[in-house]
Amino acid sequence: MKTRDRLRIAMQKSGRLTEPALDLLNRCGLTFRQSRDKLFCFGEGEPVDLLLVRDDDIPGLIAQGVCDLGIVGRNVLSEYRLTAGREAEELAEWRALGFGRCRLSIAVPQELDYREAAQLQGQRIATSYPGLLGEWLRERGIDAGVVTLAGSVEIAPRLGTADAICDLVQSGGTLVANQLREAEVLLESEAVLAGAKALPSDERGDMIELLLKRLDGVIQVRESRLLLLQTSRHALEAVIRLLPGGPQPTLLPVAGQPDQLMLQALCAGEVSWRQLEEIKKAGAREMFVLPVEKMLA
Ligand code: PRT
Ligand code: ZN
Repeated sequence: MKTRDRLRIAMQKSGRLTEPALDLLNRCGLTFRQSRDKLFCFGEGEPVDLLLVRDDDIPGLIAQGVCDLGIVGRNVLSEYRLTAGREAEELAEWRALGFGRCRLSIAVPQELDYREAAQLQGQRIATSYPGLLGEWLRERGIDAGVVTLAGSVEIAPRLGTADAICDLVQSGGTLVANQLREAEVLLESEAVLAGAKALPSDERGDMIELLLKRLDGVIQVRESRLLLLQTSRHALEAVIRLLPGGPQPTLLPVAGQPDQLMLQALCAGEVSWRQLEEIKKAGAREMFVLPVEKMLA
């Protein structure tokens, strides 16, 4: 087979991960000729193309070498690793991407007095994740029936085809609507960048390294906040102690107010209302939290 010289990234064609994945790639400086209804999108600046597919196909496309990288939920990647045999062993999770967050959980009927995993012994559990569920049950020595369904798992208990389910949960609304409640969390998931464990030894490997560096920058900036505030010199120590993530702040004098200082700090993560209220209580005022557009340290 002729080796490709352009990098190929697989992502979901149409679904929850499509917009955020495309946005992330754009932020990394990758733009594509728009042909979203097609399977293939040609990259304009860099030698990187997109393949738009169903999310379930992404790990297999990487394992077969059709694509070099893929953006896919950890739930899909982990399930593939457990069920696809040897070729799946070559796959790695290169980066966690911070969107598409959800969890794979076991849920039971609301009226069941659930206390411990042993209660699942002998029960039938419906799921689209037989690999992950099977492993979790095995690790706990629980012998339960795994009923594999392709979709609409949440209605199985009402239909009488299962006693419990194992499915993705985000807000929990679907469980409540089906009179179920979350009993065990098997996996915390989010979108990840997946690829072969070994980088290709040609230009594609260099391109992957470059992309990973840009991705790290983008993720860091996305999660950074610039905090600006005014404080009296007297309250300064208490205010600094409360800064989220313990950043090294910059201090500036305030014209005409020798007792006051302006403080500027780059916080590695969201600054919550609660944290702001605490900082204010310690003596700060005029507080601003700003997103960071670009950063070159
Ligand atoms: O067509 P294709 O196969 O590509 O799409 P799909 O229907 O398989 O995938 P899609 O777009 O629904 O989900 C893609 C990925 O998004 C998943 O693999 C997860 O990694 C991630 N994700 C994040 C979710 C959810 N949140 C989510 N809430 N995937 C599915 N759900 C479903 C869940 O299955 C359940 O039916 O939403 C319902 C639960 O949501 P809540 O908010 O009611 O708890
Ligand atoms: Zn799917």
